[in-house]
Order: sequence, then C-alpha cells, then structure tokens
Amino acid sequence: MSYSQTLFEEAQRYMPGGVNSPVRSFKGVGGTPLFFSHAQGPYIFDSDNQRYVDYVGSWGPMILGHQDTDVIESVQSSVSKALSFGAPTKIEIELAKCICALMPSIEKVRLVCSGTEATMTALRLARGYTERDLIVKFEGCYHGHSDSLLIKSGSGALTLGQPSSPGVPAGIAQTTLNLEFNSSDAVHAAFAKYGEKIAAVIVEPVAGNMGCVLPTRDFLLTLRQACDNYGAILIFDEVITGFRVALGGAQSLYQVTPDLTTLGKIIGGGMPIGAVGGKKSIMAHLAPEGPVYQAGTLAGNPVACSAGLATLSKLTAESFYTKLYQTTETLVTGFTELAKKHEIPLQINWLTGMFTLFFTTDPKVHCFQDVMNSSSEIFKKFYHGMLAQGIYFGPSAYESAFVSIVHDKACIDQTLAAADKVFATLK
Ligand code: KE4
Repeated sequence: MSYSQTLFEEAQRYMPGGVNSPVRSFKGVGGTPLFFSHAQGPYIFDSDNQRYVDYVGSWGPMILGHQDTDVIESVQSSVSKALSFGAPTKIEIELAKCICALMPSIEKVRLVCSGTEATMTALRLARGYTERDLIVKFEGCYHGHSDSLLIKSGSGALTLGQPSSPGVPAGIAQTTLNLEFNSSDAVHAAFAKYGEKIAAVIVEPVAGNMGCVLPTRDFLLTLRQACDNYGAILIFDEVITGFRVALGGAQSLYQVTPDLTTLGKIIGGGMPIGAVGGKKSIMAHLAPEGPVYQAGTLAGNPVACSAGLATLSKLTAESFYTKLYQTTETLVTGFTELAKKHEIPLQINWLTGMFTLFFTTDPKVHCFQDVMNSSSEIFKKFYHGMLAQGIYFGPSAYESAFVSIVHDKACIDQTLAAADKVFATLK
C-alpha cells in the first residue's frame, strides 16, 4: 500500500471525499489521489517520494515553476515582518499598480482571496452598476462556485438556467442564462430576447475549464458589441489566462477589451489570491467608495501580495512568453506526431503555456458539445499510463495542462517518451 493510499484513507475520515477541492479526488480518472510532499522547478514529489513532471502547476499559478528563488525570498522576507494586519499595506499598492500597468483595461483593482470571490464580486458589481439582474455565461466555462455561476442550461436554448448543484435556489438560477461557447448566433438571440435585463456577460475569453477551447475573435467581438448595444457589462474571467497566454492576458492576444476582468492564480504566485478590476467608473461603485458591498479578512494579504508581485515582476523578462510558447509548441507537436504514429484520434487545443489533449475523431474542438464527443475513457487510460511514467496531468479530461518557464528539454523528452509508450497501449 502506498503512503498516498494510507493518507487518503485517513483524510476521508476528516474531510468530505478526503480532499479540499473535488477535482483532486481522482473521481474523474479513477484510482487513489496522490498526496504530494514537496516540489522543485518543473517537478513535484508524492508522499512516496516519486518524482513527476508537473503539468498542473497548482492549476496555473506556478508559471515560474516551483520554489522560484525570488518568489520564496520575497515570501520569507514578508513573513519575517508579519503574516497579516487586516489593515492597508504598501505591498498591496505595488501589486495593484503592477496589475494596472500590465493590463491597461484595469484602471482600478480590488484584491480578494480567490477566483471565486473575484467573479462573485464582479457579478454583484455589474448588477449594482446596471441595476439589472440577468447574467449570461457559457456552457463549459467555470468561474468558481458562487450560486449565480453554478448553473446549467435550461431546457431550451434560451430558457433561463437551472442549478447545477443542490443548494442553489431556483430563483437565483433563473437569473442566469447559459449559452453555447463560440456561438455568436446564441448571443444575438439572447440579447434580442433579454437585452434590456442583462447586467453582464461573463466568459473565459479562452476556455480552460472544459479543457482548453479557443474562441473565435468574432465571438469575442460579438460579446463586446452586444454589451455596448444594450448597456451590459462585459466581464473577462482571466483567472487562468491572465498573465499566462500573454503578458496582457487573452484580452491583449485577441484585442478585445472587457469592462471588468477577474484574475487569480498567477497573481498570487501560489498563494491565495483573486482580483476584480476594470473601468474606474464601474469600480467606483464598490464599497467603501460606492454602495456595492464586498469585504475580506485576508484580502490583499501582504504575504500573498509579495508572492504575486515577485511572480509578475519576472514575467516582463525579454522573451519570457516566446520561450513559454516554444516549449508548449514542442510538446504539442510531439504529441501530435506520436498520435499519428500510433493512429490515435487526437486533437490538441493550445496557446502559450496551456494545452489540452482531446481523444476525438472530430476535426476540431470548438465548443462544449465537441468536448463531450471526445473520449474520457481513452483519457483515463492515457492519464494512468502517463502517471506510471512519472508525468502528472490534472486528474480530469476537462482541465487544461499548464507549462512553466522551467519545463526544459529533459521534461519534454521524458513526457514524449512516456506518451510514445502509452499511445501504443491505447489502440
Ligand atoms: P478559485 O476560487 O478556485 O481560486 O477560482 C475559481 C475560478 C474562476 N475562474 C476560472 C477561469 C477558474 O479556472 C477558476 C478555478 N479553476 C480551477 C481549475 N480549473 C481550480 C481548481 C479547483 O477547483 O480545485
């Protein structure tokens, strides 16, 4: 019995499902979740001291790799002074200034403790600012677990939503519309029917939570135009894509500007953080400047801000994103060539620093239905085969894999050698 198995048995006695976030439970791939003890660079080590090339990176934050010396030194320096005040600190200004400088659509920003808090706050702010209730989101996009966002599509394409979890009141579900990602027609129809009641559209500009699914620029432009035409707020949830796919996030890559942006993950460098930012005219409605309430005991925590600032400061290095792009491209090209060699039906969606393997015969994976057409069973075999070869992907077919700047040739060689062996078993 592995030590992870022993730990998992004990964990289940004290925590629901033995974990503190469901995806970690391995329910998506079967088997026992690995418990990890330490990490270095592109590698993580489980409780049996097995080494893995890490393509989860804490679900995105670890873009510099684990134990980056500058980040660790910054955190150590911060904790040597204090852990938390519950009062303003200079480092919060420095992180806020850095975010505003790197993402020009953000004129003011509120720091919170998670992506969920960021998106929940963004929705409340948009509803308070517009004095409207309806929210538009997209099938397959995940924005954290606040009630208005745990919604699945209604019975018909344009019927208001239904709870996707027990505990979400039907009344709240009825204020969310769930549309097909990448469908400009669905957006036009929704605004034609509900336009004057729509407070906001929230979207992952590049979807990462149904696996990586890229938008068409036309789709993002349609969202922008519809929000402009009807006075709704466009929220880009860049909790994953912010500072990952480009220094300015997906909004800089696709040149479409949201009214509000939510961030998380990378801006905390591995520490608990989230942020909502955007136009001053909208942010001015947030307490204490305005009436829309939001608060948090550890919001803007100096240790988290130190880790985040140290992380963001290194992303501006010359050719950082060129290198990250090249590493990702080399991996994707290798997987694609091996799939051809072994005649495995495979589509890979990717951008700088993130990718997803879809085991499907479809020529493209463009929306949630395409994702559902891909084989989760083949993914499960792939997953465990790679795990046995020391390669750690997220334990779900519907997540993105993340590359760090320290994933080097040795990592790529080990990963592709493992894939060569595993693909041979998938036919
Ligand atoms: P958190 O509350 O987990 O910090 O952030 C919620 C969130 C918001 N928006 C986007 C685009 C996100 O991807 C997330 C959280 N991402 C997942 C991974 N897909 C976190 C992992 C987990 O739930 O354990």
